[in-house]
Amino acid sequence: MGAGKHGGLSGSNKSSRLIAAVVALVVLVAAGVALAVTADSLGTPQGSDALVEQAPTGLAEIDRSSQGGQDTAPASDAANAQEEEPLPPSPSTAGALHVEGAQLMDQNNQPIQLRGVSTHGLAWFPQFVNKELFQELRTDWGANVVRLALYPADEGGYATGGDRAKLEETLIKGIEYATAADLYVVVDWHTLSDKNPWWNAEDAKALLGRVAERFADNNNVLYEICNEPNGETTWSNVKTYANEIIPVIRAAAPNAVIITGTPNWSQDVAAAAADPLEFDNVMYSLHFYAATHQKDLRDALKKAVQGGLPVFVTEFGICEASGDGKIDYDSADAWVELMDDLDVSYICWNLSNKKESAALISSSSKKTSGFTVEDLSKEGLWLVQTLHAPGFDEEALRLATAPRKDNKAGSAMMVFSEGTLQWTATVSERWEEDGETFFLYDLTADNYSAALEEWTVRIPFSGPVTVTDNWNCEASAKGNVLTLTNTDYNGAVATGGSIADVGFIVKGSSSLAVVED
Ligand code: IDC
Repeated sequence: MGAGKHGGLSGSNKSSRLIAAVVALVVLVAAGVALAVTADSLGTPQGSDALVEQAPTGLAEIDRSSQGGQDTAPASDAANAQEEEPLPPSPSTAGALHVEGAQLMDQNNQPIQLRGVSTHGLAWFPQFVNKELFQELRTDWGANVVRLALYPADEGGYATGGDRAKLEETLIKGIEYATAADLYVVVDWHTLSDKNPWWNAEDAKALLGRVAERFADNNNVLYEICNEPNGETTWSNVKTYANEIIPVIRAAAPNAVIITGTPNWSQDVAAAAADPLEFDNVMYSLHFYAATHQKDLRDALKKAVQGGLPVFVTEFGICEASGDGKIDYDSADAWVELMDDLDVSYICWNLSNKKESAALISSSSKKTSGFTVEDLSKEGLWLVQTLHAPGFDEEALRLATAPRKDNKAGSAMMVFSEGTLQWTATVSERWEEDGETFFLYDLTADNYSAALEEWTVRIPFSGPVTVTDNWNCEASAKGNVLTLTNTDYNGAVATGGSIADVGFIVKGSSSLAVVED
């Protein structure tokens, strides 16, 4: 997967091309001076053609190195990535951000929308903070922001007995990986079970102050000073906390964009709009979980933004507010449409393989980078489609999200029809072996029309398939699609005739199923 993973010319390649260019130049000059010389005397025609062909490339190489000797690899990588799907603006071009009215702006005073993913709690899923993955978030997922969630409370939290040094190190590494990957990064002080940000304000001040000092020269770091005030916490509690902590961050990073949570689990943006902070470059967060929060909260977002409040959806999920339960695609899509219309930035919860609907990675995947369609949860599949992620195979994504047929043993289904030849399949057996699931399908077909001499059956699956056995047909699998054709003895089917006893065994993930295509 992945756009732009090829390297540039290696050093030795470069120097041999230089030599070739010099040789080519000499040959070109010689050819120019002695036009009368016959082709034969320059050597074989192939030889001279080869040299002349190399000249332009070689000269271009010399040209580039004489203009400052920039390594050409990143530029060509970026160009390749852009050919496939343009990547969103990122720190290298959009630079430091600021806020004007309700809008987040880049260094060129252009509106900018950040879209990306949030980690789960750094205490619990630190393995998803890694260099490769963050790079892929940008090039393959099409994100331009990552959020690092540091819980002060909860088990193993920063202020509740967690390993502080390790948590801080994970946070710092996360900022460094995001910077190397050309991503914006939101440092999230993830107030949750601690309800009121004042409960752990001293820790927040010390830690966020240190981080701001360390990354004072970065143009890509945003600070979220409290995730979700809740319980009895009022906007006035949050405001006095913000008034105390913002100057601490600003002492080191005077222009950093700072986001604050709003009461009621970051849903009461109206309270903030009625009595906003008096700092520049601050934003207010609104969080939603699409299966729980519907039109009322969307209206609240719209009203706040249209009234001039800069809102950032620093966290959302497409399932229920518990982080689990059912997914509501219609609501999720309505939210995205609204946020895109309003140019509101958004970050999806969460980058982990926890067994919950809000995890972007499927719990059966043990990878920590290099994810393919197969590794993504339902929310993950939805997100990469929403981000138009350039690194995921479109056909595989389409089939992974297509309606599935049953894959339990005994399930019967229509699998393919062409003209009036209709194929029915039954999952006759399924079993597990070495961590993979095998499915035995038996097929029959009825021909309701003219006699045939040959046939082909195309069966799309939800994920990649491998055929391990087949009978009374030829079988080949490519990606998610299995193709069966007749053998030399069962291609002919009379009108009203049928084909029986065709079958195959495929292996794949336990959720592998035939899909409607
Ligand atoms: C959830 C996680 C879950 C974890 C729980 C408590 O998904 O695995 O056990 O936190 O730490 C929020 C919070 C966010 C929640 C999420 C889903 O900001 O931390 O994550 N959620 O409940 N607000 C609304 C929903």
